[in-house]
Amino acid sequence: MKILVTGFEPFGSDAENPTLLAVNALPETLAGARILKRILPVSFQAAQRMVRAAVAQEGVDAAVLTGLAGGRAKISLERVAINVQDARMPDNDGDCPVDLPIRAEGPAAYFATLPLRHIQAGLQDAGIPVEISNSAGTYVCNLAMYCALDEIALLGLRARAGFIHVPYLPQQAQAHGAPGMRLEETVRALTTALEILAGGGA
Ligand code: PCA
Repeated sequence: MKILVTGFEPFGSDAENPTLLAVNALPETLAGARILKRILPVSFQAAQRMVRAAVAQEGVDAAVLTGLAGGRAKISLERVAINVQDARMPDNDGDCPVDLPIRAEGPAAYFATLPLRHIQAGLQDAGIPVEISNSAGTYVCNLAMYCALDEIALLGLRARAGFIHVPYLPQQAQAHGAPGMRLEETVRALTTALEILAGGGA
């Protein structure tokens, strides 16, 4: 089994992105699955290209994309990605799309195809705060999730895909007066989710 795992570069006013650090900290193999790591730019255009290319070319069985959701207190398992790009601030290329579709002919939305309830239960058992979220936003994270699921659908692949949002790092949380999560905890959350996926929890 081969699992694509992505994190994002820093963006906005934050010099760090916990998902870049967490993805880089993951082992190369987990529960017998090969982990293929990619760090995505926070760019509507470049992230779209990279996610679609990775899904189309790498022959992965699953894609677990991750990003920062500053302000959230728990690991968020995203249920749905919607066909819209609506930026609240420019991306790292200076692009700021408003009310644009991701793919004009694409479906309005895709549901995650990861075993969300299994992952939720596994994280709860591990004592990690977790929730199922019904919005991945309308920024680059939602776009990345949509593109992974869209590419899988367009190519008729069997791969599963979904998105996990994580809270701020503790130092970011302090600066923003928002909830945070230690990096070790975020790494443990991703590791647990990937083990469940590799173990075939359906
Ligand atoms: N979070 C942003 C984009 C990159 C990231 O880590 C988002 O939630 O869209």
